[in-house]
Amino acid sequence: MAQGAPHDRGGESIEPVLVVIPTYNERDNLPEILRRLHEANPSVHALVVDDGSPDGTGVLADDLAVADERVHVMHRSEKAGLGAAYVAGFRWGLERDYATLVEMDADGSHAPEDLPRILDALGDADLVLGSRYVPGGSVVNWPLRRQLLSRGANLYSRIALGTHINDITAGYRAYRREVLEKLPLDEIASRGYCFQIDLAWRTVRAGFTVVEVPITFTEREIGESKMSGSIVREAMIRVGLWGLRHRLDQLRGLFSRNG
Ligand SMILES: Nc1nc2c(ncn2[C@@H]2O[C@H](COP(=O)(O)OP(=O)(O)OP(=O)(O)O)[C@@H](O)[C@H]2O)c(=O)[nH]1
Ligand SMILES: [Mg+2]
Repeated sequence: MAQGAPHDRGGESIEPVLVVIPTYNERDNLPEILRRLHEANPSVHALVVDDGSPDGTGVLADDLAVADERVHVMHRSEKAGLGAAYVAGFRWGLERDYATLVEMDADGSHAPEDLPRILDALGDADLVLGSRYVPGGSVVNWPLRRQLLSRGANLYSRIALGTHINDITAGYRAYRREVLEKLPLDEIASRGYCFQIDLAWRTVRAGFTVVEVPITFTEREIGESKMSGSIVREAMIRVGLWGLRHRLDQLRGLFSRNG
């Protein structure tokens, strides 16, 4: 862990912090997650990115923003996937002076009480992943099917891409703004949880430091999962292609060195 003041890297502050929270039909979860976020992290700002939730999450978010100046809301017209919502939220944050951009689900799976530890680790890293699959990390209340899916996706990514990241699909994470300024956000087409693999992979390849911090991930209690077969297929195909391209690049490098 970094020496000196928490949330500090060699005097370089990681504050102000923006927590981007994408929402689609999270009306029953949003007030509680924002309350817990600010109780545990009073100085952070939150940006709710709502894709026109039919259940009125966006309207509720507006009410919450009126009551608390740390809460901001972005309305998008239609459900365009988690990846697109995050990219829009990151852009909003980068246009302002936020030094750190955090990803957090609205459904309570990502405990806001874990955020101080994630931010502390950013003292020594450019991207911190809240990891379920490092010692001390865990998953609570996931059926075997979901556990196998998540473990399988991570194993597949590790083999395809050759990375050592244990939880590359982790959706609870903190980026230094420099990382997101450098990545070509325009090019990111991944929509589902593949977006998380995509960004972590690009971050590693750009030479940034990635650190994993153990978290306890708790399955949502209220509302519906947006996980689907098409999200899984997207990840399998894209990750396979990235891995293939990476190996070809490595081979090409080998030949050009030897030839
Ligand atoms: N803005 C926006 N938010 C989304 C979209 N899809 C999912 N979300 C939000 O992204 C977060 C994660 O989605 P979840 O449905 O919890 O997906 P998951 O975590 O993979 O699956 P479960 O935890 O099993 O429900 C939640 O806050 C969702 O409301 C989308 O298309 N647009
Ligand atoms: Mg969830």
